[in-house]
Amino acid sequence: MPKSPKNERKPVIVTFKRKDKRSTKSDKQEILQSAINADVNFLTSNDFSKQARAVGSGEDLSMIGYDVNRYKAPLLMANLTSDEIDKLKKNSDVAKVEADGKMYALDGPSALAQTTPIGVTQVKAPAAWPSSQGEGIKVFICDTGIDSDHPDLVSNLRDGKSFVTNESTTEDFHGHGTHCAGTVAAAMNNTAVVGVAPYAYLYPVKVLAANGSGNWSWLIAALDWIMDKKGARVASMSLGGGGAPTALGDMCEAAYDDGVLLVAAAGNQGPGPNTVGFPAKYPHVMAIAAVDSSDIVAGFSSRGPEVEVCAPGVQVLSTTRGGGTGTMSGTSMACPHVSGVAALAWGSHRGSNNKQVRWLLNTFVDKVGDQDPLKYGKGRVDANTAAFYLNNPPEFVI
Ligand SMILES: [Ca+2]
Repeated sequence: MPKSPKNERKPVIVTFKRKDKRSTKSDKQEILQSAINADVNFLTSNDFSKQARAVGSGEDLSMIGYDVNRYKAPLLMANLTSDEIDKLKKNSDVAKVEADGKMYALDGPSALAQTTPIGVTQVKAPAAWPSSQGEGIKVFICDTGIDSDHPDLVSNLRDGKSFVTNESTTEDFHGHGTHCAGTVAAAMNNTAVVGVAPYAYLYPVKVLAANGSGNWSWLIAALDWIMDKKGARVASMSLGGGGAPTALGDMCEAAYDDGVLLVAAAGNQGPGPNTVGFPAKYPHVMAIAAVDSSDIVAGFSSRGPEVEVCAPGVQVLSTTRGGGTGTMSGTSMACPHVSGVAALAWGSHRGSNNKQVRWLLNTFVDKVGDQDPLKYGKGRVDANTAAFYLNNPPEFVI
């Protein structure tokens, strides 16, 4: 491996100390400017996919980073040289500087009029529909985008955002995101399939590129953007990886405290023990395991104490890129079932917060398989009881 030149810029995630804990009371821009000895300007989420991570495409310092600290997590992403990184690390107002890294879509692909997919029935969504169909609940599909022309998705689709470099649209060039979106909210329209919450709103949040991978920093920026959207919000994250930056954990905590329900695929690293990946592993994120149509845990489903609940993730029928339907397997497919059930539960408990909805999802489950919590968590989600209007929720305590 050739040694990388000293002035080569690398993507990093900088976490600052809280402003009230800083020795100088400087703001992030001032701290960064002092470390790199140049003027910097932070980009907004509108510019993010076009410019912010343009590593090697010019040295314009005005494009150096994206400030995600409009809320509680004091961090930002930037492209910096090793000298600049060293200076920042020595700054007493900086908590840490971490390398940005990769996360992946968690699927394993495998094709089939309106059919109710087995998994939708399995989580008892049709039984819950008389009380709630998730009307207008905002579900953010953090994934490869969503096919905006799909006849079964178009009615529920709302404007999203891309955080992927050089993919400025939220169109799905991979297929994974379109499949996950259909499981949450394919329309009740006598064509194709129907999702768990057929009147929930779907927001494509592109954090995975056409090849199915993405940078952690893209997800951090996406969560920050989601926090701007008011009203009941579910972030459905059918993605993951190992060794996530702690900055992602900080942002998940901030989003959760802001009222976003965070749902993530546990991972496809099973059946070995302690194989739950990030972001599912964080306490503020629901880690979702996958079961088959007989409610038996899938061999690939990651195991560990972080597993919270399970849902169908084997041979799941949903919408595919290009307008059709087809099956896919993975904890990626289990995750949107839970996001859909969350939308149903929220739809019938509209005054509830994310912690109350999480309590509903954890409490109203069906015990399945051998009930081993490391494989199944509390059990397989049950939309019918979770969305029952008399089942008033207290808050979920971590
Ligand atoms: Ca349909």
